Amino acid sequence: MKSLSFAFMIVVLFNYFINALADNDHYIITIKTKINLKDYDDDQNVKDAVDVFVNDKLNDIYDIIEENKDTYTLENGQMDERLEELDSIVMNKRHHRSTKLLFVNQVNPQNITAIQNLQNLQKRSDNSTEILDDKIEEYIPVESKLVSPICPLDSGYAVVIYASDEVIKKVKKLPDIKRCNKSIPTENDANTYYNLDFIQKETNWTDVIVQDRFKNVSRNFYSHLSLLSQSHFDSESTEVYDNTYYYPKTAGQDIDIYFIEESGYFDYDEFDTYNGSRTITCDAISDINYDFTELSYDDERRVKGCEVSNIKNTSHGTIVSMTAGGKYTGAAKKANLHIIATSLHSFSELQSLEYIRKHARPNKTIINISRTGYGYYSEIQEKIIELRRSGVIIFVAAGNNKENCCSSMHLYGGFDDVITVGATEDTIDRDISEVFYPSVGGFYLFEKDGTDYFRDYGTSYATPLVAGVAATIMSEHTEIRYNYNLMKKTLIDMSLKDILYGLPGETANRFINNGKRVVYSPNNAYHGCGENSGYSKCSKGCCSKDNKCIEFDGSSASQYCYVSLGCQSEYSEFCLSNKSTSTSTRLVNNRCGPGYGSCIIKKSRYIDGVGCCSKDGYCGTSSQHCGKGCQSEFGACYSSN
Ligand SMILES: *[C@@H]1O[C@H](CO)[C@@H](O)[C@H](O)[C@H]1NC(C)=O
Ligand SMILES: *[C@@H]1O[C@H](CO)[C@@H](O)[C@H](O)[C@H]1NC(C)=O
Ligand SMILES: *[C@@H]1O[C@H](CO)[C@@H](O)[C@H](O)[C@H]1NC(C)=O
Ligand SMILES: *[C@@H]1O[C@H](CO)[C@@H](O)[C@H](O)[C@H]1NC(C)=O
Ligand SMILES: *[C@@H]1O[C@H](CO)[C@@H](O)[C@H](O)[C@H]1NC(C)=O
Ligand SMILES: *[C@@H]1O[C@H](CO)[C@@H](O)[C@H](O)[C@H]1NC(C)=O
Ligand SMILES: *[C@@H]1O[C@H](CO)[C@@H](O)[C@H](O)[C@H]1NC(C)=O
Ligand SMILES: *[C@@H]1O[C@H](CO)[C@@H](O)[C@H](O)[C@H]1NC(C)=O
Ligand SMILES: *[C@@H]1O[C@H](CO)[C@@H](O)[C@H](O)[C@H]1NC(C)=O
Ligand SMILES: CC(=O)N[C@H]1CO[C@H](CO)[C@@H](O)[C@@H]1O
Repeated sequence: MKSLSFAFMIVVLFNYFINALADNDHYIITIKTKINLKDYDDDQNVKDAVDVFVNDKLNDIYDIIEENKDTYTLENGQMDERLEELDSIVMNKRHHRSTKLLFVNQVNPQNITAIQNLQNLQKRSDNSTEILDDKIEEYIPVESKLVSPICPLDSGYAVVIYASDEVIKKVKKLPDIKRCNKSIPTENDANTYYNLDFIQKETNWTDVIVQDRFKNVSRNFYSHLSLLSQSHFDSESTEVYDNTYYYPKTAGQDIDIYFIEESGYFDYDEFDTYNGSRTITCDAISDINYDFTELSYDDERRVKGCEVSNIKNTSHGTIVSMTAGGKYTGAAKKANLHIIATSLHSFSELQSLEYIRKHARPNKTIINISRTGYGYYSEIQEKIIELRRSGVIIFVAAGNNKENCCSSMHLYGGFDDVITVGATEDTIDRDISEVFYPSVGGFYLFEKDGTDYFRDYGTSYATPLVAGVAATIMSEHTEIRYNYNLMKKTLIDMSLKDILYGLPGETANRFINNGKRVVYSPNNAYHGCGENSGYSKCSKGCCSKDNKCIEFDGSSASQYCYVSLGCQSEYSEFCLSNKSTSTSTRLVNNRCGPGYGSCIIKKSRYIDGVGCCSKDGYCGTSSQHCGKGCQSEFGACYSSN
């Protein structure tokens, strides 16, 4: 009995595994034909013979597809639509025994009569005694979306098939399959300036998704998303801003984001549930007069949206939830979104937090409270601590008043156990290199009729963006149980440090980043090095801490080529390491060493350049000076790193 249930478990997991990984793709396959294909165009007999041979192979492949159609099941459990033709075509074939499918080639049409004759001829020669009984082999022409012949090549005949992982494995084992490649879509834009393999290595994401339909860089629409997935843009390094959002395929899947808002309306494309593979609901209403209503599953408002009475701002909750999880403008496009329509009274907020505490899944739940005000409520603070203890992560807005929100009198930025989010300048229609001022700006967009977008701004919208990034981190790492402390640490570790300017003294200078840091240039123009410049390497000289290439002149290099001052050796021709103890700055005939001094050149009060002291006592920056035998007491040397 025990071993039986164990076996059952394994089967379930195994099936789940296959289904979860089902990735159906187009493959280009070259079939070896044995017949010389040079005469394909000129010799009708050659063409007919090849067409018969290739078509037979495609029939074999089609049988494999039909036998393994279950392996095409999509992530959401549904059947891949491309397989719909199987029902009609295969049924038709079964009704007519002794028939074959003829996969029509629309570029090089087959001659049905000719190949039918040919096929029968082959049959007869195979078995001459049965000629009379044998029915004529019949062909049913089909235009299939699963297999199709393409064209002869020098090396064989190319066909395309639509295969699941399982099917392609089996097809590869068929005889006469010479090559098999996945057909990877190319870009409309002739140059694909980003490198998906590289991004995958940098981020460790299961799969990288690129949202590049808003590539029009003359208007920085949607730049709020692209800002999440790259390091600091610097026009001197990459010329043109990359207005593309790169995110992990899991995109917040199976993570719940709760919104404490006055309302939320889901009648927009943005709130696509992808055929029910995520939930977008209004769960409850905490109204004035202490009314608290959990919306039942048959309540229309649950799926269409809801609001409190005496609503003050009708669009706020919709934009906030869209910014976190909208299909187009959201950071976590697959997250579950839950609105708790909550009046602006603190008692309502307490009610809503309690409702979330009772319903939240630990370590899978994020709350965004985009509300600010003044005052302190121990009750709410205690409830927040309770939520934190149960593994719920709470994001709140810093507020739009340009003031320190860390005091406990600030709702809710000053509270303990919340992650507080500020905002930067407006980024739309602006040169992105200028937007890193801290301010309440930073426009977000709101879809109206699916065509136009409203603009709105403030820390209200920065907060759900960060909550969305947190959701993508959680969905990518289901093996990690994120709680408040771990998420805060993770976001801070991943953030871009010190790229904002104009911040008052104690304000933390950290900019949200989702793990993809490399900055790409849509123009393929790279002037700097490292992270801010497509991880380019300096062809000459060193890569400084701020990602600039610094060339050496013959005798000296910038101090920024020192490892200790941040020289990035992986992007440099070399970096220098200094152990020089000599303070002498006098250089006589470029000599250095005992009796002469060091190669550190002081042109003013500040160090202007450094050189290496060669084995035989000369200053310079060539490998003869800085490499083997270099005297580290009298200058810099190549870092061994
Ligand atoms: C197709 O093949 C038949 C038999 O070989 C031939 O009579 C006919 O002309 C061919 N048709 C075309 C369009 O080539
Ligand atoms: C030829 O016909 C015989 C008798 O019907 C049958 O047993 C045999 O399998 C056939 N051979 C081929 C190659 O079809
Ligand atoms: C196709 O497959 C061959 C090996 O079978 C490989 O060398 C080649 O790079 C592949 N082409 C593409 C575009 O992946
Ligand atoms: C990615 O995964 C590799 C191997 O597990 C690990 O060494 C590396 O540190 C990871 N990188 C990031 C950015 O998490
Ligand atoms: C980019 O947007 C501007 C302003 O809407 C428009 O005039 C321009 O044609 C667009 N460029 C491209 C390449 O789509
Ligand atoms: C949802 O189902 C419809 C109809 O079957 C289909 O057209 C659409 O592509 C599906 N969407 C997703 C995201 O699976
Ligand atoms: C709603 O709130 C947003 C952001 O706080 C504000 O810009 C907008 O004007 C408000 N709309 C109304 C109708 O009050
Ligand atoms: C998230 O919190 C911010 C700041 O408190 C607020 O402006 C925004 O509306 C909140 N969003 C949700 C979905 O609660
Ligand atoms: C290396 O030299 C730089 C520039 O003079 C100096 O700031 C730094 O402290 C030195 N580092 C070491 C380890 O001596
Ligand atoms: C249900 C669950 O997995 N809870 C975990 C949430 O995260 C905390 C801290 O990492 C764990 O202690 C809980 O067990």
